[in-house]
Amino acid sequence: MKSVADRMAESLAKGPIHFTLIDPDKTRGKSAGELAREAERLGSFAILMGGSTGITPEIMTEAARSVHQESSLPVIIFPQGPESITGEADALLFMSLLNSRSVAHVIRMQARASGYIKKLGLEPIPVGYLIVAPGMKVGEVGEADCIERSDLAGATGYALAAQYLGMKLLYAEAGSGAPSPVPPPMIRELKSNLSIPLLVGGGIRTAADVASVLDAGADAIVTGTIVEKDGKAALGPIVGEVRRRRGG
Ligand code: 1GP
Repeated sequence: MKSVADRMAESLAKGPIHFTLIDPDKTRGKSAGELAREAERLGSFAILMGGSTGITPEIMTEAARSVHQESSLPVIIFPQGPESITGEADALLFMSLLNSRSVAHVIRMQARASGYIKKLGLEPIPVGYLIVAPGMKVGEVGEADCIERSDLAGATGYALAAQYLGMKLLYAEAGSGAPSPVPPPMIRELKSNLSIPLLVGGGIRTAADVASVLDAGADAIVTGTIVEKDGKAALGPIVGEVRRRRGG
């Protein structure tokens, strides 16, 4: 069985990809599976699973199991702490929150969890995680010094540092539910400097948002809130815009 990272690289070689974020505290058990089935039908690449509050290993396990029962999409943990970790997932974004004030989010929590991740046999995908203003809940919880939306050089500095440290992906995040996505000029600047894939999330709600983020150079996008708010049907135009750029 190919690693999730290899499958992702193969898919990225054909065009941009979409991740469906499921917060299993809000979309529990069976509903998570139903959403994954629809995400797969539409052409989403994988399920990212995580949330900022109310997460327990039991809730994660139940939702991941349901996704596996209903779809063949990989489940990738998007961790907020050790309570997000379940052996039912296929992989985990092994992230350092680059612009956190707290060393716990930069490396200490990761150090505490790494032995357990190894024991479970979860595939770690090394990710530099950068929080751009407004940052929303994750900016608060992660004690981030959010990158100002006009600070292109600041964002690029962190992103290149992540690449030079060997991280395989840069995730630029405006925060779940952000009023608007990471600004296109910042995405353009990041993309022109990086040779690792650029994942963009937070505040992407419409096909027009997807178009502007992808036109600016994002390789992958994440959406979460839109489905919680408007239901599964909202996923169609979003994933459709990504697929259009993959040639259908
Ligand atoms: C959260 O960026 C993701 O980490 C998704 O954001 O919920 O705004 O789609 P939304």
